[in-house]
Amino acid sequence: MERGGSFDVNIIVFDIGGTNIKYGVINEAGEILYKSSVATAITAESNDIVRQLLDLGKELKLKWGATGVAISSAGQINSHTGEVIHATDTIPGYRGTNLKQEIESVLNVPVVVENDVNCMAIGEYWKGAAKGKENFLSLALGTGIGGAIVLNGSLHTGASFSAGELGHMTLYPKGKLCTCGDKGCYEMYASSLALEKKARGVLQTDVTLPELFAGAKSGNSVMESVIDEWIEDMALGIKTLVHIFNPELIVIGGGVSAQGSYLLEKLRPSVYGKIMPPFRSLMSIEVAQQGNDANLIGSSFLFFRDLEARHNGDYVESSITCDKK
Ligand code: BMX
Ligand code: ZN
Repeated sequence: MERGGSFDVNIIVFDIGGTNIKYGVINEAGEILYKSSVATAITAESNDIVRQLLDLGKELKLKWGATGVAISSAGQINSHTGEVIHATDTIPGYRGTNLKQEIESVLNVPVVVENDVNCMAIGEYWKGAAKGKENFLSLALGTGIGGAIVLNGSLHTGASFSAGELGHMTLYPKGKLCTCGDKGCYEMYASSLALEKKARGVLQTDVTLPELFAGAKSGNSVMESVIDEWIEDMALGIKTLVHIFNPELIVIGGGVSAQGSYLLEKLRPSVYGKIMPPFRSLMSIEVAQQGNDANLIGSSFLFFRDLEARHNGDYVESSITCDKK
């Protein structure tokens, strides 16, 4: 994972999710110089994401002298063209948006785009829990569950840039209706949003996830049982993934990764109790060390890796891996 060049440039980074857009400025060493976030502009039928990116981008370009843009986004992303080739209804009207073209044509700087959890995996591979790991999975628990699959040190993107949509494995056939149109998908049970909804249903009041975890930690057994049921669903999905991919590591990201050891001490035994012995040896489950910043850092890695390859004359259009070079 070496990138020898030093370009002394700052770039703008965006992480587009179904609830928030996180954004900031990152330098070539992957250090975050500035960050903030804004609610994603979506209505029941459409979104205004491109306008949000352009407004923020213009401001940040001027203020930080940024010379590029790296975007991590929910949805299935063609990282060659920068187009959102598919998105679930968590972001209405997003499908078909060409983020690269829209931003490049106005800001006049190069833009790279990749799926959000692929960026997270790369961020953790570069600077986090997955350093030195060649076979691992990332799961980001947010509005949905995004996934990334790294095999032999390369991001597995599939035949049409869509591999790793782990949130849409079926957990319960004929279960809850998912935003992808099918029923019983993993993310309807094990995402952060699913936990929030479950807590609201049981407690009959609005409760934020930090409040829920704080309550459970200080002895509220109803709150703890809500979390335990959610963990059990999360572990069921992970059991399937472990038997398919035999990973050496699973990295859990998204806001709940802030719960660190409390989360892991519940999740690990639940998963280990479900998998066959050969899969247990060497396999660890960790939370993202870069937390919510992993996506931003990973997207910047992709930008700087392309910049360096162009500089060295060995840029390959199809190179969308988090490989060592
Ligand atoms: C959905 C899907 C994934 C995404 C995941 C997490 C869309 C718009 N989203 O399964 O591509 O990775 O959610 O996204 O198709 P978030 O909104 O929770 O950040
Ligand atoms: Zn689904």
